[in-house]
Amino acid sequence: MSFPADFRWGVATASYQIEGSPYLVGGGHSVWDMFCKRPGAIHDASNGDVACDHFNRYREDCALMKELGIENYRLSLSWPRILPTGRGTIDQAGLDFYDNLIDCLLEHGIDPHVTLFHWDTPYDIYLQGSWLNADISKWFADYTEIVSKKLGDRVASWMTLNEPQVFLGLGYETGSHAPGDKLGQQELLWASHNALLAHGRSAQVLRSNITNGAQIGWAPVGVCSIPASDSAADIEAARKATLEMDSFSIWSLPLWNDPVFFGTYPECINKLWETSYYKPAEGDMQIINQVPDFFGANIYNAPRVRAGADGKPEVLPHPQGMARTIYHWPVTPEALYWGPKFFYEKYGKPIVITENGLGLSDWPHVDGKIHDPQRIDFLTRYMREFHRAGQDGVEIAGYFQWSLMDNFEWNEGYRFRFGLVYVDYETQVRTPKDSAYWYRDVIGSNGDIALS
Ligand code: GCO
Repeated sequence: MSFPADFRWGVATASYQIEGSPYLVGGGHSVWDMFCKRPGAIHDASNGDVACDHFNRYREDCALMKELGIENYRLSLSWPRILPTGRGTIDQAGLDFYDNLIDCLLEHGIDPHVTLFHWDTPYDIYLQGSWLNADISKWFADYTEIVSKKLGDRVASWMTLNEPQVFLGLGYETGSHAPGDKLGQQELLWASHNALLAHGRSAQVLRSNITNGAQIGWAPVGVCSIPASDSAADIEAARKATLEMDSFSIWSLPLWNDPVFFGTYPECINKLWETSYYKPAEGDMQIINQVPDFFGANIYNAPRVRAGADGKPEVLPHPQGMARTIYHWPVTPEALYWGPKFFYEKYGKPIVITENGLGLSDWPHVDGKIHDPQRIDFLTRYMREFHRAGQDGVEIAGYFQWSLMDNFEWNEGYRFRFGLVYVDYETQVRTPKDSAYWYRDVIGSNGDIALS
């Protein structure tokens, strides 16, 4: 049996990674513009100033997507492109860019799926405390108001935040991502609360402004565990490791999804609030509790877990020499079976894989083509597992491959390539890799090519 008839096949990108920076064309700086200037912050000392120059080449990119049979495109909006200082004055040219991009996608028969925030916090907002400022959720709602008024008649689905675990975990805990801060647990918890409020207020605005019945969700990391064996005890251990938390970790799935889906924090977090300097205000949990229409999850890999002594989840090392991507991330296709299965059990909404893919070091071969059999193999394996989840009763609704084209991979600069399309950064020439043509056939056959 195939994928569901209305299954959405797509690709994903993010503003800072592909567009070229807004500050060069009248928009504002983001924390990433500033972070990239720090010596040693980015592996190849690069930045997103030009990236894939998508800002100037979006028409060509829409045409390319059409040629590749892509029907759904997940993009993100750059907050400082629209509001250079994060609030107040709109940069009309910045807003028009997205207006035109959305129209161009639709003209090419591609449904736009918009993420409001994929990490490019306006720098002026950073200087005012950013995610630690209790007002940020209101500023984010004001920004949502502007864009949803403009685009709310044409976007197929909206996602408020991309991977809060990452922009807080790497941006504010380890400091390896922008803005490069290293905060303690209390501040992280407070920043998480503000991010959750930003989701809530933004979703409320979206619900009141959208005129075309678009779906609303978000795209956190789908942190999940894979049982080390088929034994009931190991499955239970993996379920627990995925769906429960007994101490604070910014990476936890329930820290983010319990408040949004149920309006409550996990018990261990409620305990932390008791001794916390700042606490949620009356009514905050109702604001946060804007239940998404779908369960969005970015999934790349997962640890294997077994039941240890007293049934407690115990993470097992991956076998030596196992398949790994250029990030050394393990290739664990079962993550797309167990993750969706556990998420669906607990949260009960159709699952959309908002990102899945791998980084490689692709190059043009002597025949001029870009052969990337590992990408095809990787995606095939993951898609099969997602399909298997569907066969087992999980509602599977969509899959967005990361990424349409090679782009600025944060700390790694341009050396890791995640695209279906190869980008020559010297010339900006785009060349579809073998995987792009393969994915065209996957979409055309509604997944059958990946299953056979
Ligand atoms: C992510 C980001 C992407 C990355 C991708 C590969 O959500 O982590 O959304 O921006 O480029 O995941 O690391």
